[in-house]
Amino acid sequence: MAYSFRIFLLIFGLFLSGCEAVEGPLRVELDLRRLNNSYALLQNGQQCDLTSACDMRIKGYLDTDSPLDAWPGSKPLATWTKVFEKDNDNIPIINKIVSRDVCRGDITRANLRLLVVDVDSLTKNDLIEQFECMVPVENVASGMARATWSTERACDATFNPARIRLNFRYRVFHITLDECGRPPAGATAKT
Ligand SMILES: [Ca+2]
Ligand SMILES: [Ca+2]
Repeated sequence: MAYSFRIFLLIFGLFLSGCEAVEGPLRVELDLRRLNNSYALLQNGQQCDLTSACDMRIKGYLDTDSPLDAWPGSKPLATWTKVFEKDNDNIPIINKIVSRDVCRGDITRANLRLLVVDVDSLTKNDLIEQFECMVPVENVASGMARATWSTERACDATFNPARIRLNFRYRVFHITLDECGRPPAGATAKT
């Protein structure tokens, strides 16, 4: 009995350590790879355009304040920044890094929330998908030079998860308080 209780404590301890928050300052980076909407689908199941492929516009917000809150999270949609745009491409390569610094306090995860729409010249934009790309903040590297990228994974799609896919990879590393907030939140082209 005592032995199995010790095993229980060991497993419970491992569980707790897996949920431990990490103190800032640190930087969270997501590298958005490729959006695959090969069926040219809108959220309602219709096609983006009748005679051409989707005209993708993506705006987003890397939520480190309330990553588990319901959509749209801690920041109003109107304040989100543009991440990507491309006309007439259902499977665009995005290849952009979105980052955010956490200067003070601690954090267990971050959530890149993304809104994808199809732009039309004559009518209003149509909703394609809402994505949430969750990053666990654990095993944080001591600096950028030591930070390795995760394996590629998929963001969670809200409306058509079986038919639309967005891949990303991530890394998290400590920075100094001087570096924190520079570069500011938003998307940067990869160099
Ligand atoms: Ca089009
Ligand atoms: Ca269009």
